[in-house]
Amino acid sequence: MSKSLVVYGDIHGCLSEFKALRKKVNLKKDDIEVVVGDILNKGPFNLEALRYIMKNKILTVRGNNEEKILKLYKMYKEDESVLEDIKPWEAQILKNIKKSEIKFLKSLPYFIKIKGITIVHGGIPLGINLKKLSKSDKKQITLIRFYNKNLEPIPWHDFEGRYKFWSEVYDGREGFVVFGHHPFKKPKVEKYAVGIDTGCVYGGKLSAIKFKDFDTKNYKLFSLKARKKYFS
Ligand SMILES: [Mn+2]
Repeated sequence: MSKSLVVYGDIHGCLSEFKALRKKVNLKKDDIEVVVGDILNKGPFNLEALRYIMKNKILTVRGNNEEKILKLYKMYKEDESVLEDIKPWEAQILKNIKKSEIKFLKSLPYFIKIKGITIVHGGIPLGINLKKLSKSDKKQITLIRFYNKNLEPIPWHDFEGRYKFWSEVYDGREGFVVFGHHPFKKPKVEKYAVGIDTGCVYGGKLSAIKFKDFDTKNYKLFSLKARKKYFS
């Protein structure tokens, strides 16, 4: 029996679209499903999306929004007045999230490697060894987007400094990478990587990639339109 690996892009609380996309990819019983992280925040059903993923035992890597919620939760537990200084939807998450859900978020890995396929939230910066990640490596993995001319990662808001997107210079040394984090109009397809965040929460699409028998040369892309623009 052949088995497929299905990887989904950034959900950001777009639970209806996620459920619809799961139907569209035509899952078989033994298929493995993974989400690239950023399952919650900014969207219409943040905690519901998290609960759905936990209930259905869908694998997830850690996104920068999971990191953010964990960081805010820690501050909130020390001083509840932090609720006044943060975004209302983040306050909503902090007030309603359960201990077991925080525990789940804390347990999320920075990457998942299955056969030759590596799933991360942001990407794999040059010089990083997944077997030996420092604290700053972990941060980079969830956040990387563009390099400057010296091939150093730059902050997302440094539009002037943008030279190349990380996946354009990635050589495949940590496997074929599926990543999210940076919303593209359509999936960004490279030789050794595919970016599948197509900005659902921003009114774009929710995308998935399905590998037959974990074969990196044999995959299919799926996209589904957002019902509306939830965030800008
Ligand atoms: Mn992200």
